[in-house]
Amino acid sequence: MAVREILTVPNPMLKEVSKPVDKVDEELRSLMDDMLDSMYAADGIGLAAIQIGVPKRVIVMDLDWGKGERNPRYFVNPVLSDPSENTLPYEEGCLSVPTYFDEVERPDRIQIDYLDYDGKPKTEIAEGMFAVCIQHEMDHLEGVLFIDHLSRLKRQRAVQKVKKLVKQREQDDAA
Ligand code: K1U
Ligand code: ZN
Repeated sequence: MAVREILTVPNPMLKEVSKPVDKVDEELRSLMDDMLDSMYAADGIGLAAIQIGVPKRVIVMDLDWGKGERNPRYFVNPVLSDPSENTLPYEEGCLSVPTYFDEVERPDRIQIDYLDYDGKPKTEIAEGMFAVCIQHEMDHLEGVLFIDHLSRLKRQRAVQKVKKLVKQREQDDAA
C-alpha cells in the first residue's frame, strides 16, 4: 500500500472522463488500497481514482474517518439514479482544491449501483452526507469539480488560491 500524490487544480487530468473498469482483480484492489491510504493521509472522506492520476471509474470513501473509526467503502463502476427532488445545501471541500470550501446544492437522496471490493454487484440508497459525497465523487469521474457548480468568479478565485498555496508549499519544500 502507498500514499500517492493528489492532483490539484488546474491539472488538466482532473477534467478527464474516467473509463469503466473491466474486472475487479488484485491489481484493481491494490489501486483501491493506495487510494484509501492517500485519502486518509490527506484527511479526506472520499477520493476518485482520477485524483491520483488514474482515469478509472473507482471511488473510495470513509464517512467515519475523523471519528476515530475506519469504515472504508469501495465503489467500482458506480451508477447513480432516481435523485430526490429535495436538495441539500452543503459546504463542500475537495482534496484537489485544498483550503477552498463553498456551498453546493445537490439531491439529498439518490440510488447507487456499483461493484464492491470483491466485484460483487450492490445497490444502495444514499442519503445525507453519503449522498453529498457520492455525488461529489461521481462528478470527478465525469471530469467535473465542485467549483464547476459555482460562478466563474468564485471558480477563478479558488484556482488562484490553490496555485498560490502549491507555489508556497514548493518553496517551503525547497528551503
Ligand atoms: O473528493 C475529494 O477530494 C474528497 C472530499 C470529499 C467531500 C467532502 C465534503 C463534501 C463533499 C465531498 C474531501 O474529503 S475534502 C476534505 C473535507 O472537506 C472533509 C474532511 C473530513 C470531514 C469532512 C470534510
Ligand atoms: Zn473532490
